[in-house]
Amino acid sequence: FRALTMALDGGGGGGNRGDGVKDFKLSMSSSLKIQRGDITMWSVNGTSDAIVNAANEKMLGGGGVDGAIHRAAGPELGAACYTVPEVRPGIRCPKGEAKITPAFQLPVFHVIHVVGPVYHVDNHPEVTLRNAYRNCLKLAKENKIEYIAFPALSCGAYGYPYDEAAAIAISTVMESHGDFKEVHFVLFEDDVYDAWLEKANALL
Ligand code: AR6
Repeated sequence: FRALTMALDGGGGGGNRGDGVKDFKLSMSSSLKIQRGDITMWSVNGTSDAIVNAANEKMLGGGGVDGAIHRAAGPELGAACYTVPEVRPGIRCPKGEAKITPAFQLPVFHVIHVVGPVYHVDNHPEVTLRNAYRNCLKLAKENKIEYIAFPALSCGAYGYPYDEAAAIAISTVMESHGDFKEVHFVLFEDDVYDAWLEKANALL
């Protein structure tokens, strides 16, 4: 219902580069863009672009954006994730770390899977959340990705307060300077979008 409402509103994500995309300069050749939308529909050029998935340590799918990404990518994505070796029994991607797979039916080329902290359970969630963003950006750079889109990591099932998460997300992306042509945040909920815009206006 939510996705339908968004589509009717014209607030959908993919390729929506008009109204509602707020643009901030990171450097001469690099920008940060904040928009409402569905990240499964987002792409820029289909060869050097990636979306980030808010996964869990098993990396075999789940609810929220993880479920939406797996549904849109098709079953090959689950199969590709399954081949990522376990570092401990049942754990393919420890918290704060990132793994890359192809994107299969999605309009982008890569999916970067990362696991954020559970806010009310984990010690020092702010350290893990920053590492999650940093490790995605590092892996993206190593894979010559020029355009990358993040959802609001940990801001759903994992319970991170939006304003605190926004400060970490935006300040960590600011460290990447000119490494990417565009870094996007594609945010599903109005409250999250508002928190990100407020923080970007304060920091950039
Ligand atoms: N596009 C963009 N953002 C979305 C979309 C979408 N299609 N769908 C939801 N969001 P969550 P987490 C937003 O819960 O907190 C999963 O079960 C959502 O509104 O997806 O990191 C995993 O398997 C929220 O703002 O991720 C893990 O077990 C944000 O994405 C666990 O949830 C993140 O919410 C990860 O929890």
